[in-house]
Amino acid sequence: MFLIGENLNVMSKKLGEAFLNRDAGPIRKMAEAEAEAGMDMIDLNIGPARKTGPDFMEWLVGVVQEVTDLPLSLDTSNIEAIEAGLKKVRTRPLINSISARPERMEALMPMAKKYGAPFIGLTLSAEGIPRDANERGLCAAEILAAAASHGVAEEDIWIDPIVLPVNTQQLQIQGCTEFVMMLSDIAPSSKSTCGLSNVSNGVPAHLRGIMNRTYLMMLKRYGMYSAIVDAFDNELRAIARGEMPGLEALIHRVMDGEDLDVSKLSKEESDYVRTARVLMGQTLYSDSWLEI
Ligand code: THG
Repeated sequence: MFLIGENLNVMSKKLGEAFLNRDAGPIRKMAEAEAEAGMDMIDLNIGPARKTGPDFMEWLVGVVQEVTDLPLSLDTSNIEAIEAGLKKVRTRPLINSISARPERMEALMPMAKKYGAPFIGLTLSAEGIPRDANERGLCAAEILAAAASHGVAEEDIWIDPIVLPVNTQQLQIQGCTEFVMMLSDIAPSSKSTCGLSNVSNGVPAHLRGIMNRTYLMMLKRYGMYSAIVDAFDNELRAIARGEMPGLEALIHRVMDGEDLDVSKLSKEESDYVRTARVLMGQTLYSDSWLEI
């Protein structure tokens, strides 16, 4: 899988201060560490950045490019900041993101075409976040049609089904998973990606990793092309690179409906099986899902 590092973001506790003060040192260090960890791309998430967006994105791209040639994902809802990033990058970047809202598509798709940049199409419409796989499909179809009308090639469209937190939106997870399975039929040349760590937002900190990794294995099986991930989760990277086939095979058995006896598994295997059952909606989520 193509991995995009999530760690340069304005919400970061570690880097919040550096973002605020435009302190290049810690930001350079993080970009270097993400490259060192083997990321294929680095997400630069500056949030809505209402006032100083363009200036800030230009500065951030410049700082990161001092230490790496990796392509960058320009992550902001500020349209002018996206364009500032597009002008500053040396390597073909990814626009993160364009939703199915008409005014966003009208403003950003010509930009994607002009700069020859691929974009992430978020399945989010004027009506909000879709409720199931079919509504996600409709949103994706709108994005694909609009992109085609602007002359953007299908392989430059990365569809993001919007992963929601399992602790509050457990039933939405299945809609998201099913949609990934459908996408290869809807648009075989398009790509897919998602903010994987969203799934464990609000989950106890020491359990976020296993939740993220289990969901990655599920999405990977359905052909998810890429994900925005924590660059520093070693096991997650190993899974994405296909280096943990035994664990993946186990998750596939759960996905295929096999009723595994967790008491016959190792503690680690049993934890993964329990987590997959939560993500499939078979067990109700609670913060102590591994103990039940
Ligand atoms: N889709 C697309 N882009 C996205 C998302 C998406 N960009 C933002 C986000 N979602 C993906 N990136 C992150 C980055 C950090 C976290 C989650 C998703 C995260 N951080 C920890 C926290 O907030 O508790 C730790 C923060 C820290 O470093 O202190 O969870 O869905 N296209």
